[in-house]
Amino acid sequence: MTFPYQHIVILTGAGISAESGIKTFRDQDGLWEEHHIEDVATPEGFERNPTLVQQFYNDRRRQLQSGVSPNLAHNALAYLEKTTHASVLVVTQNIDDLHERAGTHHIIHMHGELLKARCSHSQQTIDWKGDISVSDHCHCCQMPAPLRPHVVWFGEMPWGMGKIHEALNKADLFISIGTSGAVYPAAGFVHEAAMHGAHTIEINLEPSAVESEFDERRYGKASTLVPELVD
Ligand code: BJW
Repeated sequence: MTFPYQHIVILTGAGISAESGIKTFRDQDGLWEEHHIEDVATPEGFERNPTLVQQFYNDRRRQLQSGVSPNLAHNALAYLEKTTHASVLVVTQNIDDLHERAGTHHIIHMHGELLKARCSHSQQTIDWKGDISVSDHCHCCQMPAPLRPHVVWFGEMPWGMGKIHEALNKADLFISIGTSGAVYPAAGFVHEAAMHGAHTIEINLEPSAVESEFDERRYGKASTLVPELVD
């Protein structure tokens, strides 16, 4: 990339993993067409029916570990981090590990990680590649607290917000890829970066809910547009 930028922040959403075969949330045939958000993506839903919620994440955990791999967009971002002199931070809303598998090192999973579980009592996280059942207990404490998926549900605070705000305040380039702009605080990052002087670019299949906040907009598939931008 020949851009004269020093501090690049890249926000990614479900759209970047769509071409790897992972469903988005709000597109036609997306996850929210098959599941009620309040049942599977809220702390109250987990309290009401932990088995249903663990099942939802166990299914997605199994899918992630069976034949899904990074696509050209993930690869292009890893290549950018490796080859540019600028600092590059990927802030992903995705809970899959496709950025890491492509080779990205500087990453914040603001909505958590599918291949980790968390103790509801101590909040300690552990690597978890198999199914979680409601009877699984945490190894870290003696309390009868169920393990929960290490994800951020509605009403919960996303991870890494201090570091994200710091990076957005310093960024001279902000790129958003494959997100509908429907969920805050991520949807507000473009505004924050622009307020601090960053040039802002949206890459998505279609205009997002916050498209008017961006300086540049490029619409099409991430696997085509991201390598084009980075090369
Ligand atoms: C392609 C493509 C291709 C397809 N190439 N593109 C009222 C106003 C403002 C805010 C709020 C409000 N009421 C409540 C809130 C806050 C709330 C919120 O934002 N609600 C909205 C519904 C309004 N947010 C929260 O609660 C967050 N926490 C918070 O605010 O904490 C502060 C706080 C806490 C407590 C007290 C006080 C303050 C937490 C949000 C958690 C979101 N969790 C989920 C589930 C995570 C785990 C999991 O994966 O199951 O995160 S929901 C889901 O949405 C998931 C995603 O990360 C997130 C965003 O989705 P994303 O990635 O944008 O996917 P899609 O499907 O929406 O879009 C995909 C896009 O890709 C589409 O546009 C396609 O066109 C495109 N695409 N193929 C390029 N090939």
